[in-house]
Amino acid sequence: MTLPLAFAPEVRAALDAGRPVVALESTIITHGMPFPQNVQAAREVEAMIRAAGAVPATIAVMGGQIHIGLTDAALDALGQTPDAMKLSRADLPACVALGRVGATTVAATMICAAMAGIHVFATGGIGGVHRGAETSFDISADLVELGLSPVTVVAAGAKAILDLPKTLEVLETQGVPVIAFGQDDFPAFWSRSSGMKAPLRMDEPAQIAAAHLMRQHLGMKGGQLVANPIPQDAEIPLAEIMPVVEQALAEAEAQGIAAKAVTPFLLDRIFALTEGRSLQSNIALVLNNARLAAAIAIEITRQRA
Ligand code: PSU
Repeated sequence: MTLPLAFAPEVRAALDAGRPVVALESTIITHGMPFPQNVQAAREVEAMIRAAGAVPATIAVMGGQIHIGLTDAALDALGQTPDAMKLSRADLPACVALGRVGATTVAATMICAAMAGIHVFATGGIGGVHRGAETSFDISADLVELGLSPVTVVAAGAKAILDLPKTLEVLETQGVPVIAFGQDDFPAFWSRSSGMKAPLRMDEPAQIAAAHLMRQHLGMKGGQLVANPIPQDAEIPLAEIMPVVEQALAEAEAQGIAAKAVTPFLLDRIFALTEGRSLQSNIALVLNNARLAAAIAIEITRQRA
């Protein structure tokens, strides 16, 4: 039985010719940003990847197939389906089998990208260890997936709503190389620095590509996390965003928000509390990650040739 993958013609052609492709997730569209900014941002991200010389492949589940690259109409429809399933490793097969609509998180996008033969993936921020995880056990499957699927993920670090020291600890346990791009510090999504040093630093996309290919050459499973700081002019400094994050976390606790609902709830509250500024920053950092991901994908194809 062939895999239930439906490739956009542009993506299929690029992969067949060994040209660079960058995967994109869809939970950021259905659960991370409000309509219509979500669809607009998704289009801008795709355009950024094309302008940088690679082919974008936004991934989502529809009609019993995993779509690798979406048409404009499909993207538009998905952006207005807020009740789409939020897919991680646990839910992906059931969603495909039952013919439901599902948006892929970082974990599920990595799985699908690897199946499709795509090496690089750009997103906003990965999921991580939630605050209070010592009692709730809420640790994103994204961290485990980074240790399993051979995909380099470009993100602006992990969202500042998380427990970042514990997130770095779990990444280390999973054997995930965490590479800060162009600086020593691990970035914190809306802010350029978390105040913590990243385990590794690289300044050139070619170095990141070489490390990716060496991991495969050595037969080691798992990917890499590239932590790319948000551009300076879009940053919300840690001292400004943290009180907002604290307030949103307190509201989530008071309302008993749990499991998969936590991250979307917090992002939505932080959007409201910052009067939309957090969304502008989020879009800016995703575009910045898309540009770097394209550069890494181009280097990987060059070094493999
Ligand atoms: N990046 C963003 N916004 C998002 C996400 C990433 O800028 O909404 C999504 C990704 O799909 C990631 C998910 O996998 O947030 C994390 O969810 P959780 O904390 O429930 O694992």
